[in-house]
Amino acid sequence: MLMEKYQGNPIVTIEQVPFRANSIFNPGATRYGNEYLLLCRVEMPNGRSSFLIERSKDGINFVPDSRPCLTPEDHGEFFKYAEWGIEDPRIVKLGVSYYITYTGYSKYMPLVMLAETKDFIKFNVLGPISEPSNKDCALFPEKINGLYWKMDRPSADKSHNIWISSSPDLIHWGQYKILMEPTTGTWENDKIGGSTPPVKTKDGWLLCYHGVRGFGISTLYKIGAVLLDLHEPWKVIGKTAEPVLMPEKDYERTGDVNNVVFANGWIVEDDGTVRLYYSGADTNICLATTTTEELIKACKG
Ligand code: BMA
Repeated sequence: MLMEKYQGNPIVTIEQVPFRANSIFNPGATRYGNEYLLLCRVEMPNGRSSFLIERSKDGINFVPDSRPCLTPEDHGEFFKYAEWGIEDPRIVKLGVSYYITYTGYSKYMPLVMLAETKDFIKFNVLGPISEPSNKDCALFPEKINGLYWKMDRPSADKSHNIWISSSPDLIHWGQYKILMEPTTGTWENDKIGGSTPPVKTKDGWLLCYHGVRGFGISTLYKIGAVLLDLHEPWKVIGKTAEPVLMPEKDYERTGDVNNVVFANGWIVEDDGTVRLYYSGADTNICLATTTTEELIKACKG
């Protein structure tokens, strides 16, 4: 496997959450000041998720805040689109603000929500930036050709592909283009979705994505990587033929949803070290490491 799993995994479990909750998983990740910050999905006893921050000085030992920082009830006029919970945040810094794209879940089914924060204390919920059914949205961390860009994963009938679109203001989106489709008959046969937000490298925009394949009544979630053109980000330069991370360990095989590795946050250090914060079996938070160089080489095949 191209990614090395940390020996002490999982690094965060439900036992350390200081209030009643079912599970903690699928964190967005960023550097904030001199800290590593994880914005985690925490499923509350009623089965609806909120976000909880975990902080760390070394990227391995995390300490949770005492209470959730964003809940469905904090969504004001947008509550009806998040009533069943908020899930899978992806964090991108643009200028002085951190923008968070995440799933709002309700009777209308999943859609993409956008929020902004400068301090991870006060969150401005900007509302839906897609219709249902759509999830796995990440913004690009800078403007390209004078516009903001996002990728997301609308679901249409049996089709689960990644699309890319652009916007002048992060709110109004258009110029939709298909970005990636599953390669049939492989580990990503049934559906794919973006995992981590794209990171700029000299070779192109680098990101992880997940691929899903059904086996009988069960599914298997694995993670791959893809490289996009720097100036024309709707063009795929290459993607890994094999997964870079897959469920192997007990903590990835057994949990609320078996046989899942899922990621929506990573931190790429200036020296190219990649820290992927992922979850095993929708039940914990784990760490895997590699380098941008290794991932790029694998994408170029
Ligand atoms: C996806 C999302 C993720 C979850 C994954 C595996 O559709 O709901 O939150 O981790 O399925 O169950």
